[in-house]
Order: sequence, then C-alpha cells, then structure tokens
Amino acid sequence: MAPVKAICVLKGSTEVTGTISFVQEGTDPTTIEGEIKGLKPGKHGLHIHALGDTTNGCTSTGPHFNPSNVEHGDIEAEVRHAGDLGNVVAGDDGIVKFKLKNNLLHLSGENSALGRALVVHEDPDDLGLGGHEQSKLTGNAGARLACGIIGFA
Ligand SMILES: [Cu+2]
Ligand SMILES: [Zn+2]
Repeated sequence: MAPVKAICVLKGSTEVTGTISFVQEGTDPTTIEGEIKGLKPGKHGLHIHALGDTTNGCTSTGPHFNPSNVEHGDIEAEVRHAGDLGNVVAGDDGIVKFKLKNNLLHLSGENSALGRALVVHEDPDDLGLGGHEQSKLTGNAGARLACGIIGFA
C-alpha cells in the first residue's frame, strides 16, 4: 500500500507561518516534518487539536486530540494524548525546522490526524509536569499563535 501523505499550512492572527507535512507507511509511526517562522526564540508547545474548525480562528479547534481519553504528556511519554507533539525550539531568527515521529498519531482509522488541526503555542508545553491546573490537560502552553487544518496531500 502506498504511504498516506498529508499537509498543513499554519496561519494565525500573528506573524507566525509554517508548513508541516505528514507521512505514514502502513502502521509505522507517522513522520511529521516542517518549518515554522515568526516565533519568539525558545520553546513552543505543538499539538494536534481535535477539530478542523477555524470558524473562530485557532480557538475553535477544540482540545488536544485525545482518542484514548488519557492525560497530557510529552511526545514520547508512556501516558500522553495522540496529538501531543512536545515542544519545538525556535532559534534567534524565530525559525524552527523539525522532524518528529509519533506512533499514536496515524493518517487513517480512529487515531487519524486528517481533518483535525495542528496548533503552535506562544509558551512552552510543560509536558504535564508543571503542577499547574492546566498541566495534565494542555501542558499550559498559553495562547494559540497559529493553526492549520491537516488535509490529504
Ligand atoms: Cu495546543
Ligand atoms: Zn495534550
């Protein structure tokens, strides 16, 4: 079977832009590769949110994609949302290039990212460890800077 490919173009109310590609071969982990520009230098939380609804900008993309109904965590934590992608780290130029693999996030079936949204946040994701009331839900990553709907490529 040919790999499934998807693409997401980030837009927001800020200067932040980006393009992220997804590919999954069979039941292998999904590879997520992209570039985001216009960020403040440092760490930014990155997640797949449940809905591909941008009626109210990134606000209406809902909570983190969490088909197993578990707590929030890092991309490689044992307990985590399928949509948790950890942090990306922007350089002094505000640009980050990244390549991630996620074995809970697929491009078909119940854990499919297709039709959902990728969101980059203003603040670091505390990966569920921050002790804040939001830590186990969102990683307390702050405002949604930019988002895009994940579609077939
Ligand atoms: Cu998020
Ligand atoms: Zn999460």
